[in-house]
Amino acid sequence: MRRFLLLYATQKGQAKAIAEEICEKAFAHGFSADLHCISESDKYDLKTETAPLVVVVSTTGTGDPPDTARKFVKAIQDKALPGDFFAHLHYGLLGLGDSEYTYFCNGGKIIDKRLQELGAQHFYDTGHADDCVGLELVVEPWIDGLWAALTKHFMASRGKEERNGALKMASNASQRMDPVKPELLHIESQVELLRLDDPGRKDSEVREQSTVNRNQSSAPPAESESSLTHSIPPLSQASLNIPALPPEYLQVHLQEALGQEESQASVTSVDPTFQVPISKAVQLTTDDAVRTTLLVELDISKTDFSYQPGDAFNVICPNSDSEVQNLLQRLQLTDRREHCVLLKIKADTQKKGAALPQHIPEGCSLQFILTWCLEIRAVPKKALLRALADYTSDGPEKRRLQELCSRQGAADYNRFVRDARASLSDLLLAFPSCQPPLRLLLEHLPKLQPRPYSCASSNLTHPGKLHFIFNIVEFLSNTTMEVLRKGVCTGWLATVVASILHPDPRVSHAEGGKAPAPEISISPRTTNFFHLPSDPSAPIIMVGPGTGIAPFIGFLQHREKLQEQHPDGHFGAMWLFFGCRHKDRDYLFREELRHFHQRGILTHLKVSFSRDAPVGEEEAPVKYVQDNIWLHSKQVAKLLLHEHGCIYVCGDAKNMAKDVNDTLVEIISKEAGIEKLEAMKTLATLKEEKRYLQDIWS
Ligand code: 2AM
Repeated sequence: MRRFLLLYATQKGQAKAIAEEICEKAFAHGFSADLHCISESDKYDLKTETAPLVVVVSTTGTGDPPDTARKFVKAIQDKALPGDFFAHLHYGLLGLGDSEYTYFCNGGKIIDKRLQELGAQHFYDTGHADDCVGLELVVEPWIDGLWAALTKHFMASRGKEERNGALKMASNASQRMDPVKPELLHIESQVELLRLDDPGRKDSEVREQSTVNRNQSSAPPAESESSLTHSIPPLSQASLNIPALPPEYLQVHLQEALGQEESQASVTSVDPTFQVPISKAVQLTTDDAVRTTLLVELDISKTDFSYQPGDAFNVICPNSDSEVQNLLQRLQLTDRREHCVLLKIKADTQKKGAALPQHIPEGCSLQFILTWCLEIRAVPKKALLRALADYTSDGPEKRRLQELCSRQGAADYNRFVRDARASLSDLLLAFPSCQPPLRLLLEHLPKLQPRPYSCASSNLTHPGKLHFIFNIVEFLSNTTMEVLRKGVCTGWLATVVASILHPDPRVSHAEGGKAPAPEISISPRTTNFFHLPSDPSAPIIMVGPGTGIAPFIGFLQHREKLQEQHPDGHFGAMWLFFGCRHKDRDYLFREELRHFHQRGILTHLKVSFSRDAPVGEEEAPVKYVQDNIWLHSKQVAKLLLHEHGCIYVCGDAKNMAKDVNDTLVEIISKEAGIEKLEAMKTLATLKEEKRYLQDIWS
């Protein structure tokens, strides 16, 4: 079988999912793909690789390759590499990005450019998929065209081999092949959708609701108390190479559960997870604030968990109990929720590699799997819609599902499914005659991901404790007729800490004066980089509106302790640009910031209020953090260009970080008297030198 190497560089799993799709389809086209995460450098060797290479690369931040590609990018950017280092390599690259960001698809572009510089050749034109309009518009035709390009490549290589009488497949740079063009796509659709539309929805609401992120996670409604008492087992690590479920060969069987203990024992963990008590929870915003921000303190004193200010960590969260029950009911599986899921492969068609996806532990109860293992709120991909259509008995409903996953239906899919953030449950509600089997869900629903949060404390100030903050995300679903939804993780956390925020005096009394502390499971993140400079005399600028303030509270606490320990030490200036809506409602850590400012730890505190009318001298007539940064252009430029300072940006990537980046370009251009392009290069250099750091999310 014709083999190719398939690498993916993923941040949130999209590039990985696409690479897995390619891997799955390869077989049917007569190819076999060696699939690896780009970070697994011990599993492949590009220097000696003779097979064609296919790379899927996503983009993170405002234009960086994903964290998993850092080592790879660093390695190929080694200036000592000769220009023909990869002359033997033929590759096709698919970049993923979002055109709403300044540097569209830049992760892929960086790798593509460098591979070219090192002599590698395209056997297939690079694809740039745009999440803003729908990745699939480019991804699908790019994958469709890949097979012809690979075939052409293999044929050319064979011809050459035969000509040379050699078995080597490596070709030299002068024998370039014409890259194959991906098929162009035509979209035309104005078809009405069953029940999924809500013409009253405003764009601004959509944007706000679509912000699924670090401190403001996405989705479901408040759960019943049962989720509080649910013990939280460690979850299995998703495999990098999940074998596809071949539907025709597999049968999923529900059997009587073997008992909870046994079920959970089979869920093994690769990342260390720590079950920790919540020692404190505080509401940071007033009741009339638009969004509620909570601070949670975890007691990590009895664990090996450690962190530095600026680090992030994962919270392992379950799906909402009520949503799980609703889904079970809709699938007519309520009476079998305690049954466990086993995989049976038909004896006559034993297929190598057939298995449940690795994030589904075999032998666990169905309820457990839907609660802890599957992202039931994930926006259904077109492949799922296609599969659902097969189990839809009503003719018009079936046709509508088929339309939505067709190329012609791309705009409708984007509007009614992707942008509306519809979930599987929403679709099952909108298509009542659809009755999919359980196997379909297990095959299509992605792994429930833990949610990352920034540490908002210093271990010097709070030994044995870890603070984090988040907004409770709430929104009205526009697909399920005005159902109030909360973020999967933030909604769950809000219920977990409810007993601390609003203690029930009767419960406390009954427990002998003290209610037991609720516990959650956390795990460390491996790619932490957002740290204070190693030289404490370096001046720093911190930009963090809203919950983006979190890491900076850790920085300030840490600096305060260091200054106490070294009263004669030389400590650089600390600037903070913070922004919120109203001075009296969501000015997070107002007292702490005032304290740091008064003590001279925080040398410059600049706060903007986006929805307050400017009053008096104190508040400059500025709306957003970048307006304040602009007001202090001279100092900002001096600090960055002449004093070897660092700038840290934390918070929303799509709007804030992009606008701050644009403002910095303007400032450098103005203050250094250089062209914008040069200013951009200066910023890029600052990034390379780790003096411009972003911890941003969308
Ligand atoms: P707004 O919601 O009033 O527009 C924290 O969320 C703060 O960030 C809020 O004051 C919010 O203002 C503000 N914000 C919204 N968009 C922004 C942008 N593009 N740049 C900077 N701040 C922004």
